[in-house]
Amino acid sequence: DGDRGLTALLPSVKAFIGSPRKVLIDGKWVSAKNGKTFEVFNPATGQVIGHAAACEKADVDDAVKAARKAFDTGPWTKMTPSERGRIIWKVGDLILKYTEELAQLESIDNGKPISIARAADVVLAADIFHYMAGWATKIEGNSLSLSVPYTPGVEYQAFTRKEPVGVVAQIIPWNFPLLMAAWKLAPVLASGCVVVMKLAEETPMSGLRLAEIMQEAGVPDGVVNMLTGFGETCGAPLAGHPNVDKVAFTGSTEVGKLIVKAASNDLKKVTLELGGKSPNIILDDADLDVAIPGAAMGIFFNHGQACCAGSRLFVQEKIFDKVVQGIADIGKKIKLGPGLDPTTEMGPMVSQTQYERVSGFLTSGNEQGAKALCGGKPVSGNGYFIEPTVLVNTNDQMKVVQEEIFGPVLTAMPFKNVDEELIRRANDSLYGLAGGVFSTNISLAHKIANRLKAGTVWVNCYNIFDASMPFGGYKQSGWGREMGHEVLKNYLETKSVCVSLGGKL
Ligand code: TXE
Repeated sequence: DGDRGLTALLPSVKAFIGSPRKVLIDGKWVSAKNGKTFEVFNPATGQVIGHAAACEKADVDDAVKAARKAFDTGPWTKMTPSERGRIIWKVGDLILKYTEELAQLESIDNGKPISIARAADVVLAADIFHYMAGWATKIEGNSLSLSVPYTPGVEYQAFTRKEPVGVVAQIIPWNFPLLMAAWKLAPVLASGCVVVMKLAEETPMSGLRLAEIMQEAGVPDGVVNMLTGFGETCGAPLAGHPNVDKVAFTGSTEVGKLIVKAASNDLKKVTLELGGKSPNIILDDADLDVAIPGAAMGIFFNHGQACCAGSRLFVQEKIFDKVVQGIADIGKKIKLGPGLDPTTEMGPMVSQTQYERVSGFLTSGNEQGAKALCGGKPVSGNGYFIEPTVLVNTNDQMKVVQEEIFGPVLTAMPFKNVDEELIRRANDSLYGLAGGVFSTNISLAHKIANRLKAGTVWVNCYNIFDASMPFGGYKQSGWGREMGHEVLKNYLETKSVCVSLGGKL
């Protein structure tokens, strides 16, 4: 590819994708028991770049068994928190050491620009391990003061312990393959749990490399088991496995509901990070040099394949034309191309399915009377490219305004006054993942932030993530939070211990 100016693949990356990838069970790399593999595609060309193991129930059984053994017998669960913390820290260091390799795998597998993979995905993945390494030694219960009415005179020493929930099943999507794995694995390790993870079938490469890195960092056998396979044949048996204590899922709201059903058999604990249709509100006092690029980044980042994308834009009437034209001008200039081209600003959709899905939304918008100020069409030819699109003449009832598109498609609507009606419209969604407000009136911006039914609200910025900042959804956007110390709740049980000290001193 050198003659096309594409970043040349490292020999280690060529070797990694050059042979069929195995999966990690109990510290060993093995093929799927049925011997089956599936093809992995480069979405910029539609060409096959490698093969991964198509695991099914038998492999899930083996992986869960290995995890259960690791949890019950140690050494992981018998290590001191400090020892565990140092291993977790090392995972972060090694991710940074292998930045180029991971960024290349991410770019060729998912399609994202290599510059973004280096600067965002890899760095943030390392950071959550570094952040969580510190929490391993800071998991604490409370000391309690009892006043038991029916045992007068008896003193008690009571306290809570935080204990790891046990064997965790984690299922992740393809939009940030490495980062989603990191967000999920780091708190599992900090809490002292063990895990079986299933990677997305569209993008298995970087997660498999991460599993190797975790071995290199000293994560003991069986603590992290990494599977590849399809949703119904690998994900479903994992989510419903009787020996799994907890399921954590990131993906579509539709599959989130299936996960809840699968886990309900034996009432496993479940946390979910699902879809979104987030409102982004620009008031007429906003600094437009901040708001216009901010709103553009809010929708175009990661090609719109972000669950928190600011996809419903509300702009105050007076500045509506100027703002939407400004975003459209940015959209028109975005350079589409393969992720490995260093000049690429936006890559393709992750798969043909997603390309067709987003194309279908563009057709629907067009049929229902929306007008594209920029883009509006899929790009013909090789690869799964969609033009960055800004739709106006939209209304709250349109399919493109109500449903998650998961592509670079913004729907923009004007509003007159900052009032209850604006808040009602902004909250008029079955989702509640995120939202944005752009204004120089800080009091008003805070009031709006307080009233949005969303797990994250960005003010005068968008898509800012940090390991310390919890992320997750209200309503059908999910259950529980990722990141921050909040995420540890997902993986810890609280035990009350009550010791009778008897009566009288
Ligand atoms: O998601 P799925 P898809 C949304 C987005 C996108 C749509 C469809 O709107 O257009 O979902 O994407 C596994 N039991 N999001 O179909 O199917 C699957 O193998 C257990 C938002 O790719 O939810 C993969 O590992 N697991 C989202 C994972 O679920 C099952 C990110 C996600 O795939 C399963 C992705 C089953 N029955 C899509 N079926 C976000 N919140 O960021 C599938 N899977």
